[in-house]
Amino acid sequence: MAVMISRLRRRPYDVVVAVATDANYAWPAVLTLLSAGARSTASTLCLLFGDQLEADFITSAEDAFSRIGIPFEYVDADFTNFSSLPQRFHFTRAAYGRLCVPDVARRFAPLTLYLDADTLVMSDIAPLAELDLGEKHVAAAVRDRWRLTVSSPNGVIDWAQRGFEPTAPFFNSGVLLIHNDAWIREDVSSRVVAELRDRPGNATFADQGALNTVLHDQWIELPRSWNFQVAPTPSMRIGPIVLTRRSWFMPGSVRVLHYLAGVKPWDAHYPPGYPRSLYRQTWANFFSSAIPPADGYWQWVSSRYGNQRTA
Ligand SMILES: [Mn+2]
Repeated sequence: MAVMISRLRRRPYDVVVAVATDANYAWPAVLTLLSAGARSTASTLCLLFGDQLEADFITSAEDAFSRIGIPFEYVDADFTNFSSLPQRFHFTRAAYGRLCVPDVARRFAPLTLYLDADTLVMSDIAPLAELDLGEKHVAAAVRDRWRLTVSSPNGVIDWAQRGFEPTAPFFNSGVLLIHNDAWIREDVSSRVVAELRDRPGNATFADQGALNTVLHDQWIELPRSWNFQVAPTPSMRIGPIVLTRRSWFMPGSVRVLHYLAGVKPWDAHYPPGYPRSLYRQTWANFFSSAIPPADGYWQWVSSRYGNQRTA
C-alpha cells in the first residue's frame, strides 16, 4: 500500500544523479555530475553529498552547474557514522556515502543513479531513467569486471553458508540505479551497515561485498557499457578502437567509463592513453582551471618501473 501511495505522489524530477565525496575527490565528483547532467535528456537533478566540504568549494561547484543550466543541490552529509566501518585499500569513510543517498533523493525523483567520483558519463542517461525495475527489484547494476560471481575471490566471502548459488552474478557498486522507495522499504542501508559491523572480515571494497549480500536476487543486470571498467594501464587509440596490453574496447559504445584502482585519471602518474586524455579533455571543457600536466609516456614508465618511484 505504501508503495502505491508513493508512486502516485508526483515528484519534480525523473531521476536524481548522485555522487558522495570527501575533500579528496570533491572536484572529480563535480565533474562526474556535470558529465551526467549535461548529456541527459531526462528531467534530472544532480545531488552532491559532501563530507563537511568548505563553503568556498560549495559556491564554486554551484556556479559550475548554474553556468550551464543544470539543476543542482549540495547536500551537507555527515559521514562520521561510517568512521568505524572497515577502511582498506584506497577507501575512506566517504566510500560509504552512497548509503545516505536514497533517503534524500526520494523526495526529488523515483530513481537515483548513484555514481562513483571516478566515473565519467559519456552518453544520455535517459534510458536508465525509463527503466522499469518491477516490484521485486531494488536496483540495477553491471557485473564486476574481475569478480563475475558471488563465489569469485573478494566477492561474497560467505556465499556458501548463505546458500547462494556459486554462479550468481556479483555487481560492481560504482554505478547503481536505485529504486528509491524500494531501497527504503527494504531498509538496505541499515542492513549493509549492520552486515559490515557484524562481519568486518567480509568487507570487500568498502560496502561492495555487503551490498551484494543484502541485494542478492533483488537487482537487475545492466549491459556492461553502463559501467565500463578500465584498469590503469597504458593504451593506444587506433580509429574507433582503444588497445591496451590485454584487451581492447570501442569508446563509442561506452556509456559510463569507470576508472578502477587507487591511481586516478586526475593523478599525474595515471598511465598515458585514451582514458586519461578523455578525462583531461572533459575536465578542461567544464572547468576553467586545468589539471596539473601529466607524465609523458617515458616519465610514466620510469616512475612506474624506475628508481624514482614515489609513493
Ligand atoms: Mn570506483
